[in-house]
Amino acid sequence: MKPEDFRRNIIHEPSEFLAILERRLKTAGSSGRASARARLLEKLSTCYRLVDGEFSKAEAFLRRVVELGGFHAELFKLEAGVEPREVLKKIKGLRRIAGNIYASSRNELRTAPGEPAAREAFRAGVGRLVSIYKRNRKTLSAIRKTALEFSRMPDVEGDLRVIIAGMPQAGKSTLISRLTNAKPEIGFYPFTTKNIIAGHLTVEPYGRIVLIDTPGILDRPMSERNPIEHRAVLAVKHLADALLFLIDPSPGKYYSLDEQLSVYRTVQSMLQGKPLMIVLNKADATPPGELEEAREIVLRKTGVEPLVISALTGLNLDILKQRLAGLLKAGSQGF
Ligand SMILES: Nc1nc2c(ncn2[C@@H]2O[C@H](COP(=O)(O)OP(=O)(O)OP(=O)(O)O)[C@@H](O)[C@H]2O)c(=O)[nH]1
Ligand SMILES: [Mg+2]
Repeated sequence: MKPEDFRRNIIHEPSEFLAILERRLKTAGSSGRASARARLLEKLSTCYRLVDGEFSKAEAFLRRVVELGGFHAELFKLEAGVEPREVLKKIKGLRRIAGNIYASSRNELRTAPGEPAAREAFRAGVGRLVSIYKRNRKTLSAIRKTALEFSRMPDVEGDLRVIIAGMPQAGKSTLISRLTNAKPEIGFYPFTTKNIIAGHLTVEPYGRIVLIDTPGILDRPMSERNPIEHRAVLAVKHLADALLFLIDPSPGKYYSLDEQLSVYRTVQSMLQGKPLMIVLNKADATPPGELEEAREIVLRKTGVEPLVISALTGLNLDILKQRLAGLLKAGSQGF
Protein backbone atom coordinates (compact mmCIF):
# COMPACT_ATOMS: atom_id res chain seq x y z
CA MET A 1 0.00 0.00 0.00
CA LYS A 2 1.28 3.39 -0.93
CA PRO A 3 1.06 6.12 1.73
CA GLU A 4 -1.21 8.16 -0.62
CA ASP A 5 -3.85 5.46 -0.29
CA PHE A 6 -3.94 6.12 3.41
CA ARG A 7 -3.91 9.87 2.89
CA ARG A 8 -7.24 9.74 1.07
CA ASN A 9 -9.00 8.20 4.03
CA ILE A 10 -7.96 10.27 7.01
CA ILE A 11 -10.96 11.27 9.09
CA HIS A 12 -11.10 14.44 11.17
CA GLU A 13 -10.25 14.56 14.82
CA PRO A 14 -13.70 14.03 16.45
CA SER A 15 -13.80 17.40 18.23
CA GLU A 16 -12.84 19.11 14.99
CA PHE A 17 -15.48 17.18 13.08
CA LEU A 18 -18.20 18.16 15.52
CA ALA A 19 -17.25 21.82 15.11
CA ILE A 20 -17.41 21.46 11.31
CA LEU A 21 -20.78 19.79 11.61
CA GLU A 22 -22.11 22.61 13.75
CA ARG A 23 -20.94 25.23 11.26
CA ARG A 24 -22.40 23.37 8.31
CA LEU A 25 -25.72 22.94 10.07
CA LYS A 26 -25.93 26.71 10.50
CA THR A 27 -25.44 27.43 6.82
CA ALA A 28 -27.17 24.41 5.24
CA GLY A 29 -30.67 24.95 3.89
CA SER A 30 -30.60 28.69 4.41
CA SER A 31 -30.56 29.70 0.76
CA GLY A 32 -33.55 30.64 -1.39
CA ARG A 33 -37.17 30.78 -0.46
CA ALA A 34 -37.60 27.16 0.52
CA SER A 35 -40.23 26.31 3.13
CA ALA A 36 -39.19 25.79 6.75
CA ARG A 37 -39.73 22.05 6.35
CA ALA A 38 -37.60 21.88 3.18
CA ARG A 39 -34.81 23.75 4.98
CA LEU A 40 -34.91 21.31 7.88
CA LEU A 41 -34.79 18.38 5.48
CA GLU A 42 -31.76 19.91 3.84
CA LYS A 43 -30.03 20.37 7.18
CA LEU A 44 -30.81 16.83 8.27
CA SER A 45 -29.45 15.47 5.03
CA THR A 46 -26.27 17.56 5.42
CA CYS A 47 -25.77 16.18 8.90
CA TYR A 48 -26.23 12.60 7.71
CA ARG A 49 -23.94 13.00 4.71
CA LEU A 50 -21.16 14.39 6.90
CA VAL A 51 -21.43 11.65 9.51
CA ASP A 52 -21.70 8.94 6.88
CA GLY A 53 -18.74 10.44 5.01
CA GLU A 54 -16.56 10.07 8.10
CA PHE A 55 -17.73 6.51 8.73
CA SER A 56 -17.17 5.62 5.10
CA LYS A 57 -13.57 6.89 5.20
CA ALA A 58 -12.97 5.01 8.43
CA GLU A 59 -14.41 1.89 6.84
CA ALA A 60 -12.21 2.18 3.73
CA PHE A 61 -9.14 2.68 5.91
CA LEU A 62 -9.93 -0.31 8.10
CA ARG A 63 -10.63 -2.52 5.11
CA ARG A 64 -7.13 -1.80 3.82
CA VAL A 65 -5.57 -2.45 7.21
CA VAL A 66 -7.38 -5.79 7.50
CA GLU A 67 -6.41 -6.68 3.93
CA LEU A 68 -2.76 -5.86 4.56
CA GLY A 69 -2.66 -7.58 7.94
CA GLY A 70 0.83 -8.05 9.46
CA PHE A 71 2.63 -4.85 10.19
CA HIS A 72 -0.29 -2.50 9.62
CA ALA A 73 -2.75 -4.62 11.58
CA GLU A 74 -0.31 -4.93 14.45
CA LEU A 75 0.28 -1.19 14.63
CA PHE A 76 -3.42 -0.50 14.53
CA LYS A 77 -4.00 -2.92 17.37
CA LEU A 78 -1.24 -1.31 19.41
CA GLU A 79 -2.89 2.07 19.02
CA ALA A 80 -6.57 1.16 19.34
CA GLY A 81 -6.23 -1.81 21.67
CA VAL A 82 -8.60 -3.81 19.43
CA GLU A 83 -8.17 -5.91 16.30
CA PRO A 84 -8.84 -3.88 13.14
CA ARG A 85 -11.29 -6.57 12.01
CA GLU A 86 -13.42 -5.93 15.09
CA VAL A 87 -13.37 -2.18 14.59
CA LEU A 88 -14.31 -2.60 10.93
CA LYS A 89 -17.35 -4.61 11.98
CA LYS A 90 -18.28 -1.94 14.48
CA ILE A 91 -17.96 0.90 11.98
CA LYS A 92 -20.07 -0.95 9.42
CA GLY A 93 -22.71 -1.39 12.10
CA LEU A 94 -22.60 2.30 12.98
CA ARG A 95 -23.04 3.25 9.34
CA ARG A 96 -26.13 1.09 9.14
CA ILE A 97 -27.53 2.60 12.32
CA ALA A 98 -26.87 6.13 11.03
CA GLY A 99 -28.63 5.24 7.76
CA ASN A 100 -31.66 3.98 9.65
CA ILE A 101 -31.79 7.04 11.89
CA TYR A 102 -31.65 9.28 8.84
CA ALA A 103 -34.37 7.39 6.98
CA SER A 104 -36.78 7.37 9.91
CA SER A 105 -36.10 10.99 10.91
CA ARG A 106 -36.59 12.17 7.36
CA ASN A 107 -39.86 10.35 7.25
CA GLU A 108 -41.02 11.83 10.55
CA LEU A 109 -39.99 15.28 9.42
CA ARG A 110 -41.87 14.95 6.14
CA THR A 111 -45.06 13.71 7.74
CA ALA A 112 -44.99 15.92 10.86
CA PRO A 113 -48.39 17.65 11.29
CA GLY A 114 -46.99 21.17 11.71
CA GLU A 115 -43.82 23.22 11.94
CA PRO A 116 -43.19 22.66 15.69
CA ALA A 117 -43.51 18.89 15.21
CA ALA A 118 -41.24 19.07 12.17
CA ARG A 119 -38.65 20.97 14.20
CA GLU A 120 -38.88 18.41 16.96
CA ALA A 121 -38.35 15.53 14.49
CA PHE A 122 -35.36 17.38 13.03
CA ARG A 123 -33.79 18.04 16.43
CA ALA A 124 -34.25 14.44 17.51
CA GLY A 125 -32.75 13.10 14.24
CA VAL A 126 -29.67 15.31 14.38
CA GLY A 127 -29.29 14.56 18.08
CA ARG A 128 -29.27 10.83 17.49
CA LEU A 129 -26.81 11.06 14.58
CA VAL A 130 -24.45 13.22 16.59
CA SER A 131 -24.77 10.96 19.59
CA ILE A 132 -23.73 7.76 17.80
CA TYR A 133 -20.77 9.69 16.47
CA LYS A 134 -19.90 11.07 19.92
CA ARG A 135 -20.20 7.73 21.66
CA ASN A 136 -17.47 6.35 19.40
CA ARG A 137 -15.10 9.25 19.74
CA LYS A 138 -12.26 7.22 21.19
CA THR A 139 -12.34 4.65 18.42
CA LEU A 140 -12.56 7.33 15.75
CA SER A 141 -9.68 9.19 17.28
CA ALA A 142 -7.51 6.05 17.22
CA ILE A 143 -8.49 5.48 13.58
CA ARG A 144 -7.48 9.01 12.67
CA LYS A 145 -4.18 8.75 14.48
CA THR A 146 -3.23 5.49 12.82
CA ALA A 147 -4.25 6.63 9.34
CA LEU A 148 -2.19 9.76 9.82
CA GLU A 149 0.83 7.74 10.92
CA PHE A 150 0.55 5.35 7.98
CA SER A 151 0.23 8.23 5.54
CA ARG A 152 3.53 9.66 6.76
CA MET A 153 5.44 6.45 6.32
CA PRO A 154 7.52 5.97 3.22
CA ASP A 155 6.42 3.33 0.74
CA VAL A 156 7.46 0.00 2.25
CA GLU A 157 5.59 -2.17 -0.22
CA GLY A 158 7.72 -4.68 -2.01
CA ASP A 159 8.30 -8.34 -2.66
CA LEU A 160 10.97 -8.56 0.01
CA ARG A 161 11.33 -6.19 2.96
CA VAL A 162 14.79 -6.14 4.43
CA ILE A 163 15.47 -4.21 7.60
CA ILE A 164 18.94 -2.78 8.04
CA ALA A 165 19.82 -2.87 11.71
CA GLY A 166 22.91 -2.10 13.72
CA MET A 167 24.13 0.31 16.36
CA PRO A 168 24.55 4.03 15.65
CA GLN A 169 27.31 4.82 13.16
CA ALA A 170 27.64 1.24 11.88
CA GLY A 171 27.00 2.54 8.35
CA LYS A 172 23.30 1.72 7.81
CA SER A 173 22.39 4.91 5.98
CA THR A 174 25.52 4.77 3.85
CA LEU A 175 24.73 1.20 2.86
CA ILE A 176 21.13 1.99 1.87
CA SER A 177 22.20 4.87 -0.30
CA ARG A 178 24.86 2.72 -1.96
CA LEU A 179 22.58 -0.23 -2.65
CA THR A 180 19.54 1.60 -3.89
CA ASN A 181 19.67 3.80 -6.93
CA ALA A 182 16.69 5.91 -6.08
CA LYS A 183 17.03 8.57 -3.45
CA PRO A 184 15.91 6.99 -0.21
CA GLU A 185 12.40 7.95 0.84
CA ILE A 186 12.18 9.35 4.32
CA GLY A 187 9.07 9.31 6.48
CA PHE A 188 8.14 8.91 10.09
CA TYR A 189 8.18 5.73 12.01
CA PRO A 190 4.67 5.13 13.31
CA PHE A 191 4.07 6.41 16.84
CA THR A 192 7.53 7.86 17.23
CA THR A 193 9.09 11.00 15.86
CA LYS A 194 11.93 8.93 14.51
CA ASN A 195 12.63 8.72 10.82
CA ILE A 196 12.16 5.63 8.76
CA ILE A 197 14.08 5.47 5.52
CA ALA A 198 13.21 3.16 2.67
CA GLY A 199 15.17 2.56 -0.51
CA HIS A 200 14.00 0.36 -3.35
CA LEU A 201 16.07 -2.08 -5.31
CA THR A 202 14.49 -3.80 -8.32
CA VAL A 203 15.84 -7.19 -9.30
CA GLU A 204 14.51 -8.08 -12.76
CA PRO A 205 12.49 -10.19 -13.27
CA TYR A 206 11.92 -11.24 -9.69
CA GLY A 207 10.57 -8.10 -8.12
CA ARG A 208 11.29 -5.27 -5.79
CA ILE A 209 13.37 -5.33 -2.63
CA VAL A 210 12.70 -2.64 -0.06
CA LEU A 211 15.57 -1.81 2.26
CA ILE A 212 14.45 -0.15 5.46
CA ASP A 213 16.63 1.83 7.83
CA THR A 214 15.07 2.30 11.25
CA PRO A 215 17.39 4.63 13.16
CA GLY A 216 16.91 4.64 16.88
CA ILE A 217 14.69 1.58 16.81
CA LEU A 218 16.97 -1.42 16.58
CA ASP A 219 20.15 -0.05 18.03
CA ARG A 220 19.89 -0.68 21.75
CA PRO A 221 19.11 -3.54 24.10
CA MET A 222 15.38 -3.88 24.89
CA SER A 223 15.96 -3.02 28.55
CA GLU A 224 16.90 0.54 27.64
CA ARG A 225 13.73 1.26 25.69
CA ASN A 226 10.68 3.29 26.62
CA PRO A 227 7.17 1.92 25.99
CA ILE A 228 6.78 3.73 22.67
CA GLU A 229 9.98 2.21 21.40
CA HIS A 230 8.88 -1.17 22.63
CA ARG A 231 5.84 -0.88 20.42
CA ALA A 232 7.94 0.22 17.50
CA VAL A 233 10.22 -2.78 17.93
CA LEU A 234 7.22 -5.07 18.04
CA ALA A 235 5.95 -3.64 14.80
CA VAL A 236 9.32 -4.06 13.07
CA LYS A 237 8.97 -7.75 13.73
CA HIS A 238 6.00 -7.75 11.40
CA LEU A 239 7.53 -5.45 8.85
CA ALA A 240 10.61 -7.57 8.26
CA ASP A 241 10.92 -10.42 5.80
CA ALA A 242 14.63 -10.52 6.48
CA LEU A 243 17.26 -8.50 8.29
CA LEU A 244 20.81 -7.33 7.72
CA PHE A 245 22.73 -6.63 10.88
CA LEU A 246 25.65 -4.28 10.40
CA ILE A 247 28.68 -4.46 12.65
CA ASP A 248 31.48 -1.91 12.71
CA PRO A 249 34.75 -3.71 13.53
CA SER A 250 37.00 -0.75 12.67
CA PRO A 251 39.38 0.74 15.25
CA GLY A 252 37.24 3.90 15.17
CA LYS A 253 34.05 2.08 16.18
CA TYR A 254 31.74 3.75 18.68
CA TYR A 255 30.70 0.51 20.39
CA SER A 256 32.71 -2.56 21.29
CA LEU A 257 32.16 -5.79 19.41
CA ASP A 258 30.54 -7.24 22.55
CA GLU A 259 28.04 -4.38 22.75
CA GLN A 260 27.20 -4.78 19.09
CA LEU A 261 26.73 -8.53 19.47
CA SER A 262 24.47 -7.99 22.45
CA VAL A 263 22.13 -5.84 20.35
CA TYR A 264 22.38 -8.44 17.61
CA ARG A 265 21.03 -11.05 20.00
CA THR A 266 18.07 -8.82 20.93
CA VAL A 267 17.23 -8.27 17.28
CA GLN A 268 17.68 -11.93 16.44
CA SER A 269 15.36 -13.14 19.19
CA MET A 270 12.68 -10.83 17.85
CA LEU A 271 12.79 -12.16 14.31
CA GLN A 272 11.50 -15.63 15.08
CA GLY A 273 13.62 -17.48 12.59
CA LYS A 274 13.35 -15.05 9.67
CA PRO A 275 16.47 -14.90 7.49
CA LEU A 276 19.20 -12.85 9.04
CA MET A 277 22.60 -11.88 7.72
CA ILE A 278 25.52 -10.34 9.57
CA VAL A 279 27.62 -7.83 7.70
CA LEU A 280 31.01 -6.58 8.83
CA ASN A 281 31.22 -3.08 7.41
CA LYS A 282 34.10 -0.60 7.09
CA ALA A 283 36.55 -3.25 5.84
CA ASP A 284 38.48 -0.40 4.17
CA ALA A 285 39.16 1.17 7.57
CA THR A 286 40.00 -2.04 9.44
CA PRO A 287 43.46 -3.61 9.39
CA PRO A 288 43.30 -7.16 7.92
CA GLY A 289 44.34 -8.85 11.18
CA GLU A 290 41.63 -7.09 13.18
CA LEU A 291 39.05 -7.82 10.50
CA GLU A 292 39.89 -11.51 10.58
CA GLU A 293 39.74 -11.54 14.37
CA ALA A 294 36.32 -9.84 14.33
CA ARG A 295 35.08 -12.33 11.73
CA GLU A 296 36.14 -15.24 13.93
CA ILE A 297 34.54 -13.78 17.05
CA VAL A 298 31.27 -13.12 15.23
CA LEU A 299 31.20 -16.62 13.78
CA ARG A 300 32.01 -18.23 17.12
CA LYS A 301 29.49 -16.20 19.11
CA THR A 302 26.60 -16.24 16.64
CA GLY A 303 27.18 -19.27 14.44
CA VAL A 304 26.75 -17.00 11.42
CA GLU A 305 29.51 -16.40 8.87
CA PRO A 306 29.55 -12.65 8.34
CA LEU A 307 29.97 -11.00 4.98
CA VAL A 308 32.79 -8.47 4.90
CA ILE A 309 31.98 -5.26 3.02
CA SER A 310 32.71 -1.60 2.76
CA ALA A 311 29.67 0.53 2.16
CA LEU A 312 32.03 3.41 1.50
CA THR A 313 34.25 1.88 -1.20
CA GLY A 314 31.70 -0.63 -2.49
CA LEU A 315 33.75 -3.70 -1.57
CA ASN A 316 31.63 -6.87 -1.89
CA LEU A 317 28.42 -4.93 -2.42
CA ASP A 318 27.86 -6.96 -5.59
CA ILE A 319 27.95 -10.12 -3.46
CA LEU A 320 25.55 -8.56 -1.00
CA LYS A 321 23.18 -7.68 -3.82
CA GLN A 322 23.41 -11.21 -5.19
CA ARG A 323 22.55 -12.66 -1.82
CA LEU A 324 19.58 -10.34 -1.49
CA ALA A 325 18.42 -11.30 -4.98
CA GLY A 326 18.89 -14.97 -4.09
CA LEU A 327 16.64 -14.49 -1.09
CA LEU A 328 14.02 -12.83 -3.25
CA LYS A 329 14.11 -15.68 -5.78
CA ALA A 330 13.88 -18.29 -3.04
CA GLY A 331 10.86 -16.56 -1.50
CA SER A 332 12.68 -15.52 1.71
CA GLN A 333 13.74 -19.08 2.53
CA GLY A 334 17.16 -18.06 3.80
CA PHE A 335 20.29 -16.22 2.76
N1 LIG B 1 35.60 3.96 6.36
C1 LIG B 1 34.30 3.70 6.24
N2 LIG B 1 33.41 4.53 6.78
C2 LIG B 1 32.11 4.22 6.65
C3 LIG B 1 31.65 3.08 5.97
N3 LIG B 1 30.30 3.06 6.02
C4 LIG B 1 29.94 4.16 6.71
N4 LIG B 1 31.01 4.87 7.06
C5 LIG B 1 31.04 6.12 7.83
O1 LIG B 1 30.54 5.89 9.14
C6 LIG B 1 29.80 7.00 9.59
C7 LIG B 1 28.41 6.56 9.95
O2 LIG B 1 27.73 6.11 8.78
P1 LIG B 1 26.16 6.12 8.66
O3 LIG B 1 25.82 5.49 7.38
O4 LIG B 1 25.63 7.46 8.96
O5 LIG B 1 25.82 5.16 9.88
P2 LIG B 1 24.41 4.80 10.52
O6 LIG B 1 24.49 3.39 10.95
O7 LIG B 1 23.33 5.17 9.57
O8 LIG B 1 24.41 5.74 11.78
P3 LIG B 1 23.12 6.28 12.60
O9 LIG B 1 22.17 6.85 11.62
O10 LIG B 1 23.73 7.24 13.55
O11 LIG B 1 22.59 5.07 13.31
C8 LIG B 1 29.82 8.01 8.45
O12 LIG B 1 30.83 8.93 8.70
C9 LIG B 1 30.13 7.17 7.24
O13 LIG B 1 30.79 7.87 6.22
C10 LIG B 1 32.64 2.22 5.41
O14 LIG B 1 32.38 1.18 4.80
N5 LIG B 1 33.94 2.58 5.58
MG1 LIG C 1 21.70 6.49 9.76
